[in-house]
Amino acid sequence: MSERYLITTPIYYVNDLPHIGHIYTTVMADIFARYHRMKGEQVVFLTGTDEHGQKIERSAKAKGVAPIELANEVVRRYETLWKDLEISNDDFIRTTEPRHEAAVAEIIRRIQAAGDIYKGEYTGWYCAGCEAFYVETQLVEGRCPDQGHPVELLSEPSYFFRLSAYRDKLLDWYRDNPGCIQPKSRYNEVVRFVEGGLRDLSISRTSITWGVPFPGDPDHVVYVWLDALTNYISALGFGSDDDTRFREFWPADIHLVGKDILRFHCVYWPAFLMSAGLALPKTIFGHGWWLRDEAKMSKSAGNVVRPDALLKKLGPDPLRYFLAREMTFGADSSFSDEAFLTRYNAELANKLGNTVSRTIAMTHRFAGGRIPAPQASGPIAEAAAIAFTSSIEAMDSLAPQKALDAIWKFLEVLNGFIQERAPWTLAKGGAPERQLLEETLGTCLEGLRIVAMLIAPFMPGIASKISSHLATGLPDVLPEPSELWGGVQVGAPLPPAEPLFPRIDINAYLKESATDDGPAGKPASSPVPPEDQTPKEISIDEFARTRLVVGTVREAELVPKSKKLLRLMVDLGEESPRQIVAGMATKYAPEDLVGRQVVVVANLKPVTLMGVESRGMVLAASEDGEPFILAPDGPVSPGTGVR
Ligand code: ME8
Repeated sequence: MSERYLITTPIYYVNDLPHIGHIYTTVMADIFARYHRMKGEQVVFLTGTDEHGQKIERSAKAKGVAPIELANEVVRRYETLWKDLEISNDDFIRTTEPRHEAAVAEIIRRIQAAGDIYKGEYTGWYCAGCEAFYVETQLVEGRCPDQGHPVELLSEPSYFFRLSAYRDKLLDWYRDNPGCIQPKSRYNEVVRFVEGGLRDLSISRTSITWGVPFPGDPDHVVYVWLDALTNYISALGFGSDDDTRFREFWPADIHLVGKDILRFHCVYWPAFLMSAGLALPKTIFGHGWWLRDEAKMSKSAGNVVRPDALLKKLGPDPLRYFLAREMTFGADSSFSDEAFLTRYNAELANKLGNTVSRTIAMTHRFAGGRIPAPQASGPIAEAAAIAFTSSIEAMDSLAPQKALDAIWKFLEVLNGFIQERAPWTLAKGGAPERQLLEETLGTCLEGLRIVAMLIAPFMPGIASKISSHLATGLPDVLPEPSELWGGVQVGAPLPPAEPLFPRIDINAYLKESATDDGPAGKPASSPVPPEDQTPKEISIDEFARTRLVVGTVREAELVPKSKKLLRLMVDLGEESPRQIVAGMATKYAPEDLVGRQVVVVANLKPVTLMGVESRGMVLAASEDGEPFILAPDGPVSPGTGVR
C-alpha cells in the first residue's frame, strides 16, 4: 500500500479577487502535491473558498448583490486562475455546499457532546477584516493588533467554546510534536502565545445572518472560523454518508497557510479537533508574506499585485518558478516585475532554455539529429546523482528553493562540460574526436532528461516539453537513485530545437506595462521637452566595448505579420548561427540577403521584436528611413572583427 499525503491551502475569502499572495500559497501546495505524487504516494490536495461571515455579508451589500452571487462570481475567477496556473487540486470545497454544512453540524455536535460548549453573552471587540475577537487590552491604537484593521464593539448572545480548558493539552501537543508548527520561529511564537493563557472563544453570532445555522438554535450562525477550519475535513466527507476519504487521509500531512492565520490553525483548530475526538494535523506550515513597499499585500490595503499580464504573456511556469525560487520558504519577500524578469532572463532563458536548445541544435548539426549514447558513468552522472538526492532532501525538509538551487547548480555543471569539451571544435577532428563529440552530446541530453524530471513539480508544462523534445516522457514516479542515470532513448530522433523561454527586454517591458497599467502608468505625452539626440563624445575604450564583427547571412525570412522586419540567421563563426531581427524588409527581399556579408553589433543585449528574439544588430546607413547595408570590401571569414 503506497503512502498517503494530504496537503491543504487556506480557503480564500470571496470578498475580492485573488492576488499574488493567494497564488503563492496555492502554487507552493501544488508543487508539493506534484512532488509527492512523483514519489508514488496517493495524494489529496485541497483548496477552496470561505464564503460566510460578516466580511462577505458586508462586501456583497456594498456591491448591491446577494452574498452567494458575489461568492459565485469570485469562485469562477478562482477556478479559472487555478486552471491557468496548472493547479492540480483534487477538490475545491466551498463553505456554502451542503456537504460542508453537514460537517460543521457534526463537529459542533461532537464538541457539544464533550461538554465544551456553553451559552453566554459576548461583549468585546470584533475585527471584520480578520473575523476575529479581541479584548480591549489587545488593541493597538484602537485597531486590530494583527493587521491594523478597524474594530467594532459587539454585545450579543453567543455560544462559547471552552478554549481555556485546552491550554495545557495544546502545550503538551506542541512539546511532544516539535515539527507540528513550522518554521521553528512560528512554533515558538505560538507556544509563547498559549503559555500566556487562553480565553474561551465565542463560536456563534446573532448580529449577522450569513453563515451556517447553529445546530439547534436558528437565531445563531456559526462563527466563521469554526465554519471555515472544518473545510479540511468536510472536503474529505467527514459528517457525510461516504467518509472513506476522511478515514483514509485524515490527519493532514500539512496545512499550508500564511503567517497571518497561524493562531486560528495552531490554537483553535487543534483544540476543536481534540474536543471532537479527532486526530490532529501533522504539520502546520506558516509561510511569509509577499510585501509591497514594506507592507503586507492585502485586499484591504489595496496594494496588491495581480500578475495577470505576466501570466498571459509567459504562461504559468515562469511565475511558478519565480514564486518558489525568490521566497525562502517561511520568510517574507518583496514582489516586483523587475525581479521576476531578471530571474526569468538569467535563470530560465539563459541557463535552462539555452542549455536545452543549444544541446539539441548541436545534436542536429553534429550528430545527425539522433540521441547519441551518454557516458556510462563519470563526473556528470555523479553531479546528476547529487542534484537528485539534494533536491529530494530539500523538498522533504520543506525547502523548495534549495531544491531549485541544486538543480540549477547541475545545469551549471552541464554548461561547463559543454564549454570544456567544445563540440564545435571536436566536430572538426577525426574519428576519436567524433566519438568524444557524440558522447558529450549524449551525456548532456541525459543530464537534461534528469533536469526535466526534477523541475516537473515546479514547471509541469516546460518539464513535459523538454521531455518530449528528448523523446522520453516524464516518468510518473521518480526512479531509485541507482536507476537514475541512463534513461535517455539512444538513437531516437530529436525534433528541431525551439526556444523555451524567449528573452525579454526588461526596460521595454517595464516601460510598456507602465503605460498600459493605469495606476503605475505614466501619461503618454510628457510636458518635458525631448533631450538633444546627438550622442556626446566617447573615449576609444568606450567605443571598444562595442563588439563589431562580420557575419554571413545563412537564412532570411519575413517576421510573420510584419511589413518591416526580417528574421536573419547570421553566421558569426560561433557554434551556431545567431538569430537577428533587422528592419530592412521595405528595401531588401529575404532571398537577396542570403549569402551576403553584413556587419553586426554582436554584444548588444537581446531584445524581442514582434515575438522574435534578436541577438544582435545588422548595421546599415539610414537615409530618410531607407536602409543601406554596410559590408566589407571583399569576402572575409565570419567572425572577423571590425574596428
Ligand atoms: O484568511 N503574502 O482568507 P484570505 C503571502 N478565509 N500570502 C498571502 C498574502 C501575502 N501578502 N496575502 C494572502 C483567509 N496570502 C481565510 C482562511 S482557512 C480555514 C480560512 C495567502 O482570502 C496566505 O496563505 O484572507 C494567507 O494565509 C491567505 O492567503 C489568506 O487568504
